[in-house]
This record gives sequence, C-alpha cells and structure tokens, in this order.
Amino acid sequence: MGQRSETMNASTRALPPGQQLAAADKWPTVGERLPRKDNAPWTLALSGLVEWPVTLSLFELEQLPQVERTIDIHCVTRWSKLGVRCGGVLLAELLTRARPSAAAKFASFVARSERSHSTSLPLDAALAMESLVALRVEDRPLSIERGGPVRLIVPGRYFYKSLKWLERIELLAEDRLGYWESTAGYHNQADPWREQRYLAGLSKSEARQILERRDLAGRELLGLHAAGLELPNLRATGAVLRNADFSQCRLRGARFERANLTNARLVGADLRDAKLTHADLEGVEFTSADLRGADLTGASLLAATFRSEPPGEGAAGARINRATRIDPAAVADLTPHQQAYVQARISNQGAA
Ligand SMILES: Nc1nc2c(c(=O)[nH]1)N[C@H]1C(S)=C(S)[C@@H](COP(=O)(O)O)O[C@H]1N2
Ligand SMILES: [Mo]
Repeated sequence: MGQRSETMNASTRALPPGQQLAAADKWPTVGERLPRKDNAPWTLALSGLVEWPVTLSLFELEQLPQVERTIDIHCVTRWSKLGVRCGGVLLAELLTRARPSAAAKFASFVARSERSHSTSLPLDAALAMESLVALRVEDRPLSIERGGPVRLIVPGRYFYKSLKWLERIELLAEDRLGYWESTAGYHNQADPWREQRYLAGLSKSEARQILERRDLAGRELLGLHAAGLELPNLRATGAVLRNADFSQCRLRGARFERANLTNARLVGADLRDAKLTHADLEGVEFTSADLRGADLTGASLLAATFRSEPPGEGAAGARINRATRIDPAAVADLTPHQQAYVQARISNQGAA
C-alpha cells in the first residue's frame, strides 16, 4: 500500500474550507453515545470477499504490529480538531490476515450498535489514506464514549467515516451505503477539502412549491433552497432541514422548535421573535441575521457563526439583544471569537 496519504503532509495541518477549530479542551460527541449492550467479549470480524474470514479478539488485535498516526478531525457540522494522536493497527495490515479476493472493491464497516450503524469506503481509497483500526488516542486506550475499544479512524474524510465501536469489516464488490449516507444525505465521498458534505437536495422550483403552504412541520428536506423568500411565521416545528439555504429570508415569528438545521445558512435572515427552542443549530451561519426577540433556549450551537471570522471581514454580525434567549452552555460551545461577540450582546439577559 505504498501510496502516502495526503494527510501525512504537514502542510495539510490547516483548516479545510468552512471549518472552525473547536476549543482546545473540547471534543464533542456526535451521533450515538454508547455501543449496543452486549456482554460478549469484544471481537473484530473480517468477512465477505476474503479468502480467509477471521475473527480477532481484542488481545489478538493488540498483538498485531502497532502504528501511531497524528490525524486531523473534521466534523461535517464544521468543527475541527487538529493533531490528534491515534494508535492501532493499519487496515492494510489487518486485511493481509484475511486475504481480500480480487473482486473486493468496497469495505463496509459495521458497529456494535443498536441501529447497526455503519459506513463504507472504496477499498483502494481506504488503504491509500492509511485508515487505522484504532485502539488508542493520546496514548491511552480509547474510551467507550470515544468509540472504544476498537474504532475506525479514516484520515482525510469527514469524521462520519470514522466509525465508533467497530465489530465487523465486510469486503464487497458493490458499495453498501452507510447509516448517515443513506438516512441523512451525507455525501458518500466526504472529502473535507472539496466540502463534500451533502448530496444535492431538491431543485429550486421544487423547493418553491413545497414552501408555498409555509408548512414544513415534521418534514425532511435536504438542502432546501429558500434564499430571499417571504416566509413570516413559517411552520417548521420538528422539521429536518440540514444544509437549507434561508439567506435573506423573512422568517419573523417562524417556528423551528426541535428542528434540525445543521449547517443551514441563515445569513441576513429576519428571525425576529422566531422560535428555535431545542433546535439543532450546529454549523449554522447567522451572520447579519436579525435575532432580536428570537428564542434559542435548549438549542445546540456548536460551530455556529454569528459574525465573520476574522472580524472586520465580510457581513455585519448578527443582531442580538437582551430579548434574544440563548443558554450560557450553548454560548460556551462557540469559538472564543463568536463567544465574545454573542456574550457582549446578551450579557444583561437573565438566566434562560
Ligand atoms: N457507531 C457510530 N459511529 C459513528 C457515529 C455514530 O453515530 N455511531 N457518528 C459519526 C459521526 S457523524 C461523527 S462526527 C463521529 C463523532 O465521533 P465523536 O463522538 O468521538 O466525536 O463519529 C462517527 N462515527
Ligand atoms: Mo459528524
């Protein structure tokens, strides 16, 4: 597997487009928090198009040649962590044990998880990137919460390709889409340098038709084009609207309670008195939006943007006043620069 991955190059210790650095002491948990309850000892099975299917115990994994790699984590919801030291067994090393057959072109990685969470990669790409079956992070055994004892680490792809609680690797002739890739529209290539976050969603005219009734409550629509539209009092309670574009939209009084607006663009949107309580607002762009009187209580704001970074560049900051409700814990999840901006505007606000 002679090819060196691009992530081994020091010059890539930079942020891909649209990412921001998580605070140094923060490593957010995304997706499932714990593996499936199972008292059986941990094993890793290699199956599918292999000459010798094998099942390895944790002890056997630890006896294989170990490597250390310093990798960069890029979550699709826009936070990154650079230079995380991981240790374990190279996928390539493992596969020599099972002998992939010539027909094997894809690898499906399956987790010990309640929903059999999985992800997949073309086999040659997985090997070229020096994917790692990780057992350690920062020289300690991987904790259960971090995906231990055995976690896939795929350098050079958004972190949803790094499967927690890996228990089976199946080699296939055809690809088998993973959990997020098939349920959330996450891009199957997932290259952060090309911003391959999501598949294309609805067309603009389809979006307009759907928006005519101003009722999106409970709907699931990926990449909704709604920029510039008049949508006051829009109903979108509980809607799943990842990667929607609501830039410059009139959304005064809109209802987004418990909605998933991950990575949505709300640049310049009029959100006065909008209800965003308990919404998932990770990676949302609020630059120059009007949030006066908006209620963001219980919302998660990891990697959300309220003003351009670096300061002084691009659009004006979001309008936030004392009537805007944001939990202190959500403010604490923002980057220091965003935090300072939001804090200064809501500091006189009573506890939410
Ligand atoms: N088994 C399993 N693996 C998973 C997920 C999941 O929900 N279940 N989420 C993925 C996503 S979307 C991300 S960003 C990372 C998060 O890893 P962390 O919780 O250690 O930060 O795990 C990935 N691997
Ligand atoms: Mo993710």
